[in-house]
Amino acid sequence: MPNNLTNSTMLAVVYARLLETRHKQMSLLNILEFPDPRLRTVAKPVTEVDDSVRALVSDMLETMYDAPGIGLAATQVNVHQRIVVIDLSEDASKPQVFINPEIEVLDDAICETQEGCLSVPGFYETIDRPEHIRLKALDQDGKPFEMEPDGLMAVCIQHEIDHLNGKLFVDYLSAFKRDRIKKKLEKLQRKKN
Ligand code: K1U
Ligand code: ZN
Repeated sequence: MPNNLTNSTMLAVVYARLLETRHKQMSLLNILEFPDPRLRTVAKPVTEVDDSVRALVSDMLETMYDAPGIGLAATQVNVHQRIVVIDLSEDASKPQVFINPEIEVLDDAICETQEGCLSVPGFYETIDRPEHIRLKALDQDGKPFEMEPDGLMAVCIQHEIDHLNGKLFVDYLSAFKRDRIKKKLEKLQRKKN
């Protein structure tokens, strides 16, 4: 900050920066809901992990905690880049960021989990997915990492990568069940608008 400013001008500048920071920390994004066709967009790989990507990650985390949810893919907030956030802790203390995530299925084991989706609010269904996977991604500094998640983390990252590919958990259900969910959500959306 230039040193020829008066105290009150400096205070005003500091206050404005504080407000800006606070505002940035509180940016809640709109979550698209099924059957919005934008949820079917295939997201593009991130080419550079820069400050704009980190700002989006921060807004996605705020949005996920506010919802509340345990995961969120950029597709769900109408940003079509391959970015996912997950936090499985009970106190929002373990945010994890996955940029350009890729998985490899390690064996034939399948796990059955009751899944929900912030883009399909109010509906929970049992879905089968591979249990053992290897995951490769970039962190929020653009550094590559690998892990072999299991349990809920393995399920959640597969659910989020499906979002990046334009796929929803309702696509694993029968056409009858999916259509019933679609009609119920459309009715609720008409009431809201
Ligand atoms: O991607 C999303 O829509 C988020 C989704 C992730 C998910 C949940 C369960 C199985 C697979 C993937 C959710 O977070 S739904 C909400 C939810 O599960 C939850 C909400 C509050 C507390 C605990 C869980
Ligand atoms: Zn979802």
